Amino acid sequence: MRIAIIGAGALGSLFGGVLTRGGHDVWLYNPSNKKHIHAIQKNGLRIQTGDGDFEVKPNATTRLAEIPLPIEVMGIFVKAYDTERAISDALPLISTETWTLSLQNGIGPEVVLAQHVLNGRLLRGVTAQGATLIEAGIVRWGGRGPTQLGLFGTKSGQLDDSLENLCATLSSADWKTHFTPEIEKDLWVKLLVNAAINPLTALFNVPNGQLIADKELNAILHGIIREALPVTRTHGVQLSLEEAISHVEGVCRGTAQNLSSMLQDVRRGKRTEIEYINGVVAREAKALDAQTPLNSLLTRLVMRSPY
Ligand code: KPL
Repeated sequence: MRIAIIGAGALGSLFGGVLTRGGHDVWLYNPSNKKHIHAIQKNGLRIQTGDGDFEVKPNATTRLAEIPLPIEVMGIFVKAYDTERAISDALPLISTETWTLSLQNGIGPEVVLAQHVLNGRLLRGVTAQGATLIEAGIVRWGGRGPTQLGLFGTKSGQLDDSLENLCATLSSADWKTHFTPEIEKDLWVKLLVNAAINPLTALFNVPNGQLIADKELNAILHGIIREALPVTRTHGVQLSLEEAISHVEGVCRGTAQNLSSMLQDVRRGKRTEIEYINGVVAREAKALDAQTPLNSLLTRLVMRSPY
């Protein structure tokens, strides 16, 4: 299978690296991190795991025109705020057979993608995999978790043979993937995870596992979830508060060593995805007349952090 990764940062490179190891023809594309792409071209991609490292040699480029066609899977891994630019540039890679697959954080990228991807093959997914970009050419697999994929748009909820095959192909390459008939609901469950983990780890400069170990941070984590839950309920999430906390804490444990994507952004002085995560919670809560002081405060604090 030929796979193009648009926006090969931490998670995109990990996804591409794992699929390269699984025998697929992977093209990593990232025009804004030339150092990372050049390091992969020169020395390959090193993936650190808890049980030893492995090295793979995916194709890597900063020029879209170098990626050969046809592309079977085009993974969109850019930051949520970069989706419009990325999909506009990458449109020439899409044929009638191409799956466009987004595992991006936040709520919103799927709406932008749906305006461009018109072949009925837009897949939105959520993942609990943890990835940290250690330095150019080196990614740490900071925790494993399942990925859920569903069709977004008019055919939402449907599973056909080709989608079932895709999930099986990704799983057999060690990227455990399940079809979900309820992708919108799953996006909001993932939003709970990111709303609780990302800003706290970014502001306190701690790995995900510390949100369990540190009692004060853990209490704030619970507060964020408590506030966000009524918003997620309007999108079909039916978890009780206890279930929601247990789910988020499960991700903290599963990715205990991982640095959240927001912490990695803040450390690099980059713009974060806070407006697409806690910002969405605060905005939607307003429409419900619900109070979300923690989510609003965290949004403002993270937006104030210099980048
Ligand atoms: O999605 C993530 C992120 O860092 O953005 C989690 C799952 C929380 C892993 O760190």
